[in-house]
Amino acid sequence: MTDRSPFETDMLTLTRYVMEKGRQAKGTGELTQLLNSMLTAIKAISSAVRKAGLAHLYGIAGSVNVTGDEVKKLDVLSNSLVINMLQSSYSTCVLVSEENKDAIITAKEKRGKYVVCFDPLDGSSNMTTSEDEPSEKDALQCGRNIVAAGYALYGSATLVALSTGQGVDLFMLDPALGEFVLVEKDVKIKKKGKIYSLNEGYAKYFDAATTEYVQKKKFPEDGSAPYGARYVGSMVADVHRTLVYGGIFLYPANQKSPKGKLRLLYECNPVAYIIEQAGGLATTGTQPVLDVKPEAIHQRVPLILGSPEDVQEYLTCVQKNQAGS
Ligand code: P6P
Repeated sequence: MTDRSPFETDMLTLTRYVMEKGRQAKGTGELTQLLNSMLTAIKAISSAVRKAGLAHLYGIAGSVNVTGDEVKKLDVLSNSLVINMLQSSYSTCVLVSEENKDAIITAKEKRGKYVVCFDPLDGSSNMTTSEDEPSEKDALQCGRNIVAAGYALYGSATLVALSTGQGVDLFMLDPALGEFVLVEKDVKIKKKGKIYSLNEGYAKYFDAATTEYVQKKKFPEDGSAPYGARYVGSMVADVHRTLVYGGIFLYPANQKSPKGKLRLLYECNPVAYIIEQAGGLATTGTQPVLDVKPEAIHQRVPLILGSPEDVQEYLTCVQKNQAGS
């Protein structure tokens, strides 16, 4: 029995997609270089993640990063890969990484125009910069200035979600090709979902709005079915499930984390950009995430995102409790 499945001869690889977007943008080609270099880093990280056990890459690297998380060996390796690939793309001037306390200024001879903020194993985003000598302050732009953002998800396969401002596209790494291939184009989030996602271990510390909202999901007053609860504890995995299946992901401020836990520049902004591009909402509870004017490169903000009707219902609880306070 011969294999009758036709061999794809014109698949839209991510490399091809990026070149097409670059041509449409009639740009200098720097964004194309940048994104392709980031993809090389993601492929290398994917390979490392799969070999982690064999290469003794699991475990602690013996230091802590700016968020106070113990740095794992994979974080160190991923951070070096992303920094080296980005700086050799001749398209960056300032890099902000969760693993580096200070911004990294690209050497003059390798400098380009983009500021890139990334968590080496989470989201990434690019913003253009001013014409002056680049510095950390060039990264302190609100998310509305983002020109491209995305995330990589290292699961049974390696997936990339990417937006350059015309919707969200999903790509899967084909190990046989060593290329990311388009698997879903212009993904749109459901208007309303049936899943809520947050760490209920902090229920004791929730504010009144979050407590009320979670109660409404568990015991709907309109007789509808309760929502399902899902929480992976890895933001990219929880956000990706929300994008694909709908619903709401929350990492709100609480008494233990008064500003929330997640970092604005390289965690909240990229996923907020992706969710808005897919027709969803992403808020801090008081304003859209992408409107926040950053004051520091490792600044934290509360993050509530997902299907527009679900996020809107949460905001109603916020407004009601503010009115009542
Ligand atoms: P908690 C992972 O450590 C992370 O930074 C995010 O990816 C994730 O959403 C969050 O922290 C989980 O935090 O407090 O629920 O363990």
